[in-house]
Amino acid sequence: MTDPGGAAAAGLAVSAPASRSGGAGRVVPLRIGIVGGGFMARVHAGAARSAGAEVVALASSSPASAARAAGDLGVGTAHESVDDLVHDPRVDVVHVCSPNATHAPVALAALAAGKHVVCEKPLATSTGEAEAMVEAAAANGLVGAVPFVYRYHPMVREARARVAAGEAGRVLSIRGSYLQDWLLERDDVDWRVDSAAGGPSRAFADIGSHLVDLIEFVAGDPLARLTSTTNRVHADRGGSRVDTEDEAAVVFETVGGAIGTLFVSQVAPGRKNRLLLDVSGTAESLEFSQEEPETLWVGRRSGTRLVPRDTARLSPDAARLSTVPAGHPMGYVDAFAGFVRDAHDAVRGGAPEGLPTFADGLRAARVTEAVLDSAASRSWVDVT
Ligand code: SOE
Repeated sequence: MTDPGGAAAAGLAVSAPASRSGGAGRVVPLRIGIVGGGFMARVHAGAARSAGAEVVALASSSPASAARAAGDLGVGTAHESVDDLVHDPRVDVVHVCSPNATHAPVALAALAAGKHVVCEKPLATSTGEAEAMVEAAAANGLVGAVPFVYRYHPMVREARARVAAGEAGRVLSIRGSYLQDWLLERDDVDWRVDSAAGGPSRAFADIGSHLVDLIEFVAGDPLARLTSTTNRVHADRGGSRVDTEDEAAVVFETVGGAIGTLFVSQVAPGRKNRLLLDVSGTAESLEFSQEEPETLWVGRRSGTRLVPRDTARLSPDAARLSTVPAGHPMGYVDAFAGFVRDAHDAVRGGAPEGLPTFADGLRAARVTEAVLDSAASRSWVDVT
């Protein structure tokens, strides 16, 4: 196995790619390894390549699965095990795209091996695991990033910039919903449904984590306390008992005194990936719909308008992510590419604005835990 950068041979930590250059200022591409062989592995591979990285290795639940996924994704090395991948001296960054219950053990092993980590959300299946991951990344001086990818739609950054600049006024109320229908039927089965693989929360941990992250990111005002109820439509799926929620409804108060509601469902017919965020301040309301990411609705007492993604008219951070001219629609894949570009920039020592890190993954784990605790106790719960 060669090491073109020569870093390992020189005894340098391969995980310090910022020190690796190709001479004459040419930056040697980061090399990533992917753990997992499903839909998200494909998304990560494409985003990493668009960010200029090389996908050099893949590992999955079995050697055969790894070989199949590596072949499908054009990855040169299919490792026999995850352990072989995290110790592959060529790998600078491990992208964890395997089921939720594997996130902590895989990420902790990668961090211990000196690798930076991009780990799919939910970061972990408990706050304890998430805390250990945050601590391990910090202790090793490594990047730990989580793809709360909807932060990377330019018009989300535009909404965030308007709130931060005071254009919306003081935030009074927030309404969020995230609706899907891919688990509507009783015979719709996925590893996420089984708490052993997905964790004690499914719908909220899986997509409510995105919604809460986006609310706190745009509003700049964290949830302080909440009360929730959850719903399980099918008591069994595919012949197995189900112990995770299909839906969650949440009422919350923020640290800044705003109030709000969240609704998360994976059994809403006709809703494919409909994340909707609606923030009302004392001066204006802002609404963003993930399925129509090219515009931001801005409402004032004096009138409303749809603000189109037009780089020349966006705030600096939104313009930074607006990589093609107006009229050339950007979407989910572009947002993911923007996230990976920023994560890899951080690996090289940069400090990109709004990069979701393991600390944000821990935050989402804490809110998820509060949602489950409140639903179980049928009472208001503080969010640590
Ligand atoms: C399934 O609910 C899923 O793929 C989530 O796991 C992703 O995080 C979300 O972006 C799309 O839907």
